[in-house]
Amino acid sequence: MASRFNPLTADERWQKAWEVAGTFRAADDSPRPKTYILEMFPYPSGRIHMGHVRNYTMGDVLARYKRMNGFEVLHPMGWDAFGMPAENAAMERNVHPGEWTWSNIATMKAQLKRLGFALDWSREVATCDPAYYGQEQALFVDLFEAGLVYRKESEVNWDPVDMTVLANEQVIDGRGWRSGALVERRKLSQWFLKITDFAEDLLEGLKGLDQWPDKVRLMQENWIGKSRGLQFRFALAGSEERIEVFTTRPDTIFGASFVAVSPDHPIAQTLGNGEAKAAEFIALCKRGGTTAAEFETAEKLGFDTGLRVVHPLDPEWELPVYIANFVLMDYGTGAIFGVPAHDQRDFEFATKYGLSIRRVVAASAKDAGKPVEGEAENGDGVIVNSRFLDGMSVDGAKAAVIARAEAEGWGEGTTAWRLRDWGVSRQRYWGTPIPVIHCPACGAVPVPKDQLPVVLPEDVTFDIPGNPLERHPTWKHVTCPSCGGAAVRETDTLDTFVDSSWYFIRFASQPADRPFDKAVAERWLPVDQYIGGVEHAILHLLYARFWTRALQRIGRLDFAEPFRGLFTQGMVTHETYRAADGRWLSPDEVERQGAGLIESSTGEPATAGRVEKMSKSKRNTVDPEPIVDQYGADAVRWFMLSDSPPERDLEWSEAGIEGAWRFIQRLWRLASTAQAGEGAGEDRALDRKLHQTIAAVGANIEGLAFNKAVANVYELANAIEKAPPSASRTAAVETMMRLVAPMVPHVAEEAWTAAGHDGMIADAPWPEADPALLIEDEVTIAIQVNGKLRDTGRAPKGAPREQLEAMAVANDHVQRILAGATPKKVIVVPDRLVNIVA
Ligand code: ANZ
Ligand code: ZN
Repeated sequence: MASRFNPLTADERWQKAWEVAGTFRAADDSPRPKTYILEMFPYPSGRIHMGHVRNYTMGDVLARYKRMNGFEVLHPMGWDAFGMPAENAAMERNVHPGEWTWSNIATMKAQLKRLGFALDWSREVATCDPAYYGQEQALFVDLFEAGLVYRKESEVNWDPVDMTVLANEQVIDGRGWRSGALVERRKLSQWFLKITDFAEDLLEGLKGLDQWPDKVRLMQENWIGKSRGLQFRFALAGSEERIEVFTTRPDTIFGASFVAVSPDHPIAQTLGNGEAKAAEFIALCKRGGTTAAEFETAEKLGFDTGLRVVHPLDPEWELPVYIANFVLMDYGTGAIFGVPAHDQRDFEFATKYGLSIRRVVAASAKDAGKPVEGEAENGDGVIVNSRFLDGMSVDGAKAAVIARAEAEGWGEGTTAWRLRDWGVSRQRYWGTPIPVIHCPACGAVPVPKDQLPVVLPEDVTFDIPGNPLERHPTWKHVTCPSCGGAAVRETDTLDTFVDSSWYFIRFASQPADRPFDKAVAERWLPVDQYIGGVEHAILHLLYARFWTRALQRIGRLDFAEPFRGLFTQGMVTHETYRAADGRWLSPDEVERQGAGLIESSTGEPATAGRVEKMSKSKRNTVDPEPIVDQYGADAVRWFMLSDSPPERDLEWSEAGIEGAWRFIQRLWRLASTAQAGEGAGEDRALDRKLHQTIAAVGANIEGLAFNKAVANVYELANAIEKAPPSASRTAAVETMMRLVAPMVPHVAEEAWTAAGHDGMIADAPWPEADPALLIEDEVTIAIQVNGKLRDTGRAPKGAPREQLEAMAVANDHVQRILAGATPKKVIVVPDRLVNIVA
């Protein structure tokens, strides 16, 4: 055997061998039990980053481990290939989004291959491929026909200078990212998917997802946001008209100090049509982006309409009516009553407009007179200053007010959901064309299936803002599939979250003429273990759960939950560096000098800052490719697994990767020495250690505790190194190679072959732990002289006193201290210690 493991030649050789043998191809008709391991597919941004490496290494270890355990493993990879960055590249660099994307895919695929991932590349999909998005269009048409798709006016971000719709990410501090113009909100007719039809079921379903992190389930629950409340009517003073409001806090009804309607509310619109001041205010509200964050942080603004409403529980009590920018038209009824003491938005609003702030909930009844200051109090407590509700709990008062409203006929208890229908229209080129044709006579007609895919035209330009599909000379002009008259195509494309809502089904089954085959898809699905970033904890996972349910409703699938197990991994971080003038510096632009740092190019002092998530903006990224060049795939994989628990952040460091590299070499040396110095005879202690390690590594991989599995291997390697040659030692080395094979497959294959095995270690079975050897039947005995610990020894559990005493007296350290003298006394505590009094 060579004295060193050389990844430069071995990595590629084994990657080829796996490919040629089709080792990681998943067979649909295999008799083995199935398992489906999936990592979130990457966006082809250009190059693989460390976050990908970590994510895919984890999934890979599990996939390889499951394979060795007799499973037929589906472990596929593909590309989430539509989206904005490709269009930005087109605008900035004058390259077609398709060309940019496909070349990135080629680069990144080559990079992934170099890491030796056990992927079934025969199932690769790219969402920008008509073979994929054409089937997505077919599914869209199915959902359309099932009544799960509809069109509705909705607000978008409009850049008045570039004359274009902006995605939320393109609105920065309320301004267009390119033009810098103040963004307006505009109404456009857009397509929606009826996710709200499934709100209750999506919420219920979370309960059964016991292999998901609790925090993700909670985030989904909050996002769906089921709340019980009261919908009721305020009468306008001196009029027959009413304003209907929705509240989740009917208990605070006596704390009301105003009523507010959305700028889009019919009352506001009517006023706006007659009154210049109101119209001006409504226009002001239209400025600014549509993001939730923008709504939260925008200053609370109102316009006093002069109208007054009567409190439903007191005919003498009138409240002013405002138009307010923080009231949304598409939630509840688009109108609210404000309780400044107990709602932060209302608090800010009341403070600005001098409205009263009256406490109606207090920690205890004696605090009824305590003013609410600084901010609203939304905690639990007892109801005060509220007439017949005084003394009740918050929940009791809610029930009481709902009961009274229903009895008196001015309101009804209702359920409200925060979840909105999913707006999927994007006014962009690089996405799946929405397969609909607009006919002046027939309305919106889905494209017949035999005319799919609706393919994106190639000849488009990005030199002027707006959607190139809109201005393409011919693409959108078609005849109506239903009446044959002149009609136009929908020019909006689908939100890329649609693409990622079913890719895991297409991986399982990809016939050319249908989205998937039901029986084959059901053989593989649900995904047994899904691994990805927590940034997808809400939208992606919710949309995929919805899409699966929608397919179930139309009879395409027989299950509701696509991902049985979910794991969200931590981020890869790195120290940050800055030059003297504050510029961010990348790790290879700085050098250590003495106790400090300098910027290499200038010699000026530099400073190290916080350890943060690797990001381009802070320039603290480390490109995996040169690291693979230098250390090989196994060292990178080993480091990714070793340092931190997988759910926590991992700090990338030079020392860490070097340590990993040294360990790979150590494994190799152990493999070589075991071969060279074969011995005979048993080593029970080593056998035991080995079998305990087999059990521990298996359990830790199953539990995704990769760092613990790594620690188990280190311990075993130490034990093997200390052990004298024996048959046990040779067996331990061989078995250890199988234990590390899922983690560092290249060195494992190399050692396996060198040891004379036919076939690949990837195909070898996972070793079995012998239960008899898992029981600890030896104990560690402390050896003390005059009460001071000098050494330890091992002895069979329950060994007699004489045996322990003899072992202690014969110990080298003890002999040296005794220097020939006989001990004055020997104290033995069975199974624990021997103390020699000298
Ligand atoms: C009175 C009140 C008192 C409220 C109080 C809150 C706290 P969640 O729980 O998130 O569903 N609201 C209702 N419709 C609204 C709309 N269209 N735009 C903006 N806000 C709206 O929120 C429900 C609460 O948000 C409702 O309960 C209402 O304010 C407000 F101490 O009514 B509340
Ligand atoms: Zn028609």
